[in-house]
Amino acid sequence: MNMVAAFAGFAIACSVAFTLHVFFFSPISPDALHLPSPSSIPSNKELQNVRRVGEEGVIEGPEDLFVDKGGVVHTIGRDGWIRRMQIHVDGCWERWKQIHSSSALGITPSNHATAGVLIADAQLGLVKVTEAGSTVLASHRVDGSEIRFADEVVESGDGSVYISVPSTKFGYHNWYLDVLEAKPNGQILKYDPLTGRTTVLLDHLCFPNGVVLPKEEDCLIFCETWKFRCQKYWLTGARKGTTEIFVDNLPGGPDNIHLAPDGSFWIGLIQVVSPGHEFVHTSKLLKHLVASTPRLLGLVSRAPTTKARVVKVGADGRIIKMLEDPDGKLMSFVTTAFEFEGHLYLGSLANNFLGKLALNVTK
Ligand SMILES: [Ca+2]
Repeated sequence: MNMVAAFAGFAIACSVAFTLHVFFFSPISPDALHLPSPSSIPSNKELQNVRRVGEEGVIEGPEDLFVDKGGVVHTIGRDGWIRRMQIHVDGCWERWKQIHSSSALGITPSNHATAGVLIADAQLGLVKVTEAGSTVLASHRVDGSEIRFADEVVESGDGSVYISVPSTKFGYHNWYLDVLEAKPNGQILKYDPLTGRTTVLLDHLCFPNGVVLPKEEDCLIFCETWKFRCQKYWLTGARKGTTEIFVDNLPGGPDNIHLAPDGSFWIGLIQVVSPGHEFVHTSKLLKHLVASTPRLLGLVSRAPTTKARVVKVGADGRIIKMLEDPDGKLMSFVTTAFEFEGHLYLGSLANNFLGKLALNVTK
């Protein structure tokens, strides 16, 4: 009897110590993550028709890209090189300029002052690159706080730059802790080229990621990845300064969003939660356990990179089309989709090439 009591006491002491250990070392203060309801859009394998642009292995993890009016595709990989290629020739990548960072994410054309490109870099902040070289335009907000996790960037006609910061609490390499925490730690920043100041435009957002301006530039549309939605923030007109849902219940976490030639939008959807791990996101105790155990965190956060999915969303916020590769056969974890001359160009943090898909053959 004494042996049983002693064992029970020991077991209780161990479980209390384990629970305290988990809570003490847990870096998160979690809420439950609400997953979207199952999608009614039929599955397909359209993205298995993607072919590679240029040689495989040249660009590691191209998270974003754009094609300029002259048909030159620009992207940036983990080595910090901005690479470009004339797509009508479809030949070799040109190494144009390099920034000294392995954490460049968003890339967009810039026409203000000097032509070039803008980079959202998770460590450096907002960087402008021209023929003359690179300059960090913004690394701190007006309150002096550091921009730790710039993700995507877009420039308006007046030169204002909008930057997404998915999490002010967790950095780029710990992005999955923000998913586990499921609290609105993100911001949208605005850089004013006249003053050089960077202010917080929107706060308390759920992992704001892609940002885009429609042709009219009357609003800013931004994606909230683990909220499975995109919102619209009005920049002009009677609703100026207000925010509304643009599209929600997306069949994946929206990453980057780009304007299509017909005024609709292409959104790369990442798999935020892999099948079989949904239960982790409903329990605060399990979240603490995962967040405080590197091996478990690696298991839960690495798994969602086995599929590719993009959606086309109309200007009215309705999903027009979904293209996917349910097996991740060629590409997985597609973060960006950019349409140019009847083709869709695709980037991914999990691949070492850009993809290209002819849209006229998709259903
Ligand atoms: Ca992104």
